[in-house]
Amino acid sequence: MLRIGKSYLGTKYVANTLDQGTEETLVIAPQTVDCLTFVEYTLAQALGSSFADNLQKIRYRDGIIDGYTSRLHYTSDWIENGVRQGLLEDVTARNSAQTTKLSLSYMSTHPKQYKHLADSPENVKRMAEYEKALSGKKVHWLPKNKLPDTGLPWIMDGDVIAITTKLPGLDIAHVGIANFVNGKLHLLHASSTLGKVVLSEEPLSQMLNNNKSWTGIRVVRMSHP
Ligand code: 2YP
Repeated sequence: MLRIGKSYLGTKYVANTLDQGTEETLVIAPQTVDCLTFVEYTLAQALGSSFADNLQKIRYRDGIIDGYTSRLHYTSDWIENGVRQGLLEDVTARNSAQTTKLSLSYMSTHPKQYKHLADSPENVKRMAEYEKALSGKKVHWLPKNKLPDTGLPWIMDGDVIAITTKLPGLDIAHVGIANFVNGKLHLLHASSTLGKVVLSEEPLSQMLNNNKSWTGIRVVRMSHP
């Protein structure tokens, strides 16, 4: 994961690359990435054999493409699907006692931010149903005050780090890949502010402390096939 993730260093950040066209199809365009597509392409490559098959399994609920709402928009849904498909392991579930209940409503309440929701009341309705189904589920997480600069012994190079948020109705606000440098845990990520894939200058714990709406992390690991 880390070796492949690093091969994306410098790749240009572009948001919403999956929202082109009217019909939902498997977009493979790793020349530009956002934080999530960067992790998806890295994972699809790291899993080996068929890149496209892997990507479809990671990006779509149960690997089935059936319209916009079959894409896994909420990272918690994305994680749950990855675990169910045997592609990911929820490392936080085994190592952090802290839990929280999901409460999702962001997409259905901000339809204008999403091309395929802005013009489709049916998609908004379907999204609201998925949000309702996910809400109330208990997930493990690690609050940022429990993450030192040095990370924790159970966090490994190449782990996927999902940053939890207190933004109402949203679960995760950013994702990246764990990279230890000189004993400190940094984040390899597609940065919207820097406009490309970078390794964070500061340790992850400092990134978290500098952002008031970020509350902590979830850690998931690729399952070796
Ligand atoms: C996801 O956003 C989108 C998907 O629709 C999209 O906005 C949501 C809830 N989901 O298919 C996917 C790939 O483009 O991106 C990501 C987004 O990260 C931003 C764009 C970034 O830092 O690059 C994932 O959900 C990962 O963290 C959040 C974040 N969305 C928001 O903060 C609203």
